Amino acid sequence: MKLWHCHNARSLRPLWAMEEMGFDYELEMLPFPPRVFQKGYLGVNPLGTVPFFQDGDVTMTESSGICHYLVEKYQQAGFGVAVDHPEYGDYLNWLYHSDATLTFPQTIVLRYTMLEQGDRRLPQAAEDYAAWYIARLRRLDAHIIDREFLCVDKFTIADVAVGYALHLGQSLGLDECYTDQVKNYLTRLQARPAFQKAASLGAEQSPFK
Ligand SMILES: N[C@@H](CCC(=O)N[C@@H](CS)C(=O)NCC(=O)O)C(=O)O
Repeated sequence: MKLWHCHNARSLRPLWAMEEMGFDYELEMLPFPPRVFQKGYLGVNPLGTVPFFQDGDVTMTESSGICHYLVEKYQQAGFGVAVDHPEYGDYLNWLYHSDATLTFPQTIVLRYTMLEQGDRRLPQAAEDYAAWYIARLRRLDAHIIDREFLCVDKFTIADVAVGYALHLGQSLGLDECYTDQVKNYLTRLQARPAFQKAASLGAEQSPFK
């Protein structure tokens, strides 16, 4: 299997998951954003986004979906939740929530504070979407207050998916507004050796600190 990755971008989700699961993989590091700095990448993934993932004839572009694929395809049940478990719906909800609800507003902040230059920066849009993101953490704030992990009292790819969103928020300086329980949850996840290895790869090419 092969993953195209930019440091600290959403491709960190499948990279972290592969490290947790102990897979062998090929990694192609790209500068960010690849559509600007490595135009040939559009020939690999016409969306120009990372992750791009290939496993034989299978190609995928969605970070949380790739983590889900790895659990199901390679029977990594220890990192997932079984369909007949009472928390299965909750598990899927966190997986989808991680990107559609928690990462999306942050991309507006990233774009209009860091990627655009000069007059194209939009402080008002960045401020509004930062507030939107923090408000969307309410469900997690309540859920994680008395739990170590999101589902079934164990580490799963739901933690990878949501943990990445929190990590991105930290790299944008939004963690000042995290509740204590969310800060502590993120610290626990970032202490995992698999996270530390995945997050260290390609740091020198990153616009994120
Ligand atoms: N929904 C996709 C989004 C992928 C995505 O937009 N990735 C961003 C990095 S976090 C990207 O590649 N942006 C570069 C660009 O838009 O040119 C996922 O969850 O993986």
